[in-house]
Amino acid sequence: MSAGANSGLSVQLVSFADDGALVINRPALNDLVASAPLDERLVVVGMCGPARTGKSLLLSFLAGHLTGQHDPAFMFGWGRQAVTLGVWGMRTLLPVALRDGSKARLLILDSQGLFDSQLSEARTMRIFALTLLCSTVLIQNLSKQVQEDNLQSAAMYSSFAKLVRSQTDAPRLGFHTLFFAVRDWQFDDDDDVDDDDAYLAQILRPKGDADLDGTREALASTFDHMHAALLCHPGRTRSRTAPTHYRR
Ligand SMILES: Nc1nc2c(ncn2[C@@H]2O[C@H](COP(=O)(O)OP(=O)(O)O)[C@@H](O)[C@H]2O)c(=O)[nH]1
Ligand SMILES: [Mg+2]
Repeated sequence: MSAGANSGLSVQLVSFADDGALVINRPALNDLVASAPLDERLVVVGMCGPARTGKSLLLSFLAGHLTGQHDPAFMFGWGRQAVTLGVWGMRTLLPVALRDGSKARLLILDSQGLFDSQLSEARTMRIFALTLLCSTVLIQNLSKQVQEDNLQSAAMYSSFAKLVRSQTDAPRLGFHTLFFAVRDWQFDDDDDVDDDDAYLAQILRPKGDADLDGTREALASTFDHMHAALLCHPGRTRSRTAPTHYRR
């Protein structure tokens, strides 16, 4: 299957109306909800981050790993144009086992790139807040290293999501785990970085500066857990073919 083609394994759950309002695909969402066993937990993994940074490819890899399917679950492309619009979800909930051995169902959500040239600041905030509030684990995709602006934007959008949540009757929605997926990781001269979470802990350590520490405190008080995964570039050939070849 070529990049940009829809394999049918995922469905658009949220789109934008012309006036910028979010339009929810209720029939598809109802089908997903109806298929969730009542005695199993539902885990939602959502993805967000800048446009054209391999979000859909990574999620397709994750879905392929869990289902054994070779067709990419989420449309991805190698041109400049964004391929993912709004929010897409897998058509089916995937059976998974949690660390404590209990059975759960996994929903994977892919979202349009933040700051892509088609999304205004207001639309970017809405996509981020919606994905965050729906996710048990929100993956923040970024390139090369976690930088201050990545932390600042995560903190800023999260505070908007908190405001949205305060207007719902679901006070426990979202903010469980923020997971930084660092793509094209290329530093191998730092012994502390053997453990990906140790790398993140270094970044999140207080710096003795009110601004920098304010951002860190905002994130720490917002999310129950924060983790990181440092991922190598998949290789030019590999990123142009079926997403089954990540090294880490
Ligand atoms: N640099 C880099 N590019 C990647 C990676 N994974 C995928 N790509 C490329 O990034 C481009 C956009 O992929 P896509 O998954 O559609 O990105 P999205 O817009 O963030 O969903 C394609 O050219 C991919 O081959 C990666 O880990 N690093
Ligand atoms: Mg995409």
